[in-house]
Amino acid sequence: MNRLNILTFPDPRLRKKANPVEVFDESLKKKANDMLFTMYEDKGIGLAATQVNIHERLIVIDLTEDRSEPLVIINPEFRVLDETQEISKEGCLSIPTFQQEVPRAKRIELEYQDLTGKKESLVAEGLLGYCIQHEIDHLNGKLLVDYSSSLKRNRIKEKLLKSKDVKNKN
Ligand code: GNR
Ligand code: NI
Repeated sequence: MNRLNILTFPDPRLRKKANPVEVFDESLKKKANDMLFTMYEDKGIGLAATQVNIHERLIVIDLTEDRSEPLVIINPEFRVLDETQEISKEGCLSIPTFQQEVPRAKRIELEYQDLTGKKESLVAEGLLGYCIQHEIDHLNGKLLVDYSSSLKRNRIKEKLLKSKDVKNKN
């Protein structure tokens, strides 16, 4: 398994819209496994392929403390079951040190395919529902900073650009 490099804001590649997965082969399984490994290493609860510069509609999620329930979600489509907006306070591996409150639908139904291409569905609310909505935002090129003020967005942008300069000098 390989640890993949996670793109950080304001990398323009985070703005690309991901393409549907059409072939369910060994290379797709390898991508999913590498993404799970990377998510576990970086202590995330979800990771979208876009974040590791793979522009395909592929997401991994594991909400468990002991990292025992990996969920691989391909070609996700969701439908809102309860339109009530809840405020979710979120972080993102692509925007280190940044937190943002985001309005999310309370209850969704997700349709997706598994690694073999089989169609599946699930109903989610709470953290799982928020995480799914966060990851689908990534596949569409949308980021947490898009929910914040331009002042806050520019501040985090300058901060992350500066920390990248420091790394490049070392
Ligand atoms: O690790 C993560 N935590 C999180 C918390 C609340 C809502 C969404 C998330 S996803 C995030 C990992 C990440 O950046 N996924 O894209
Ligand atoms: Ni994220």
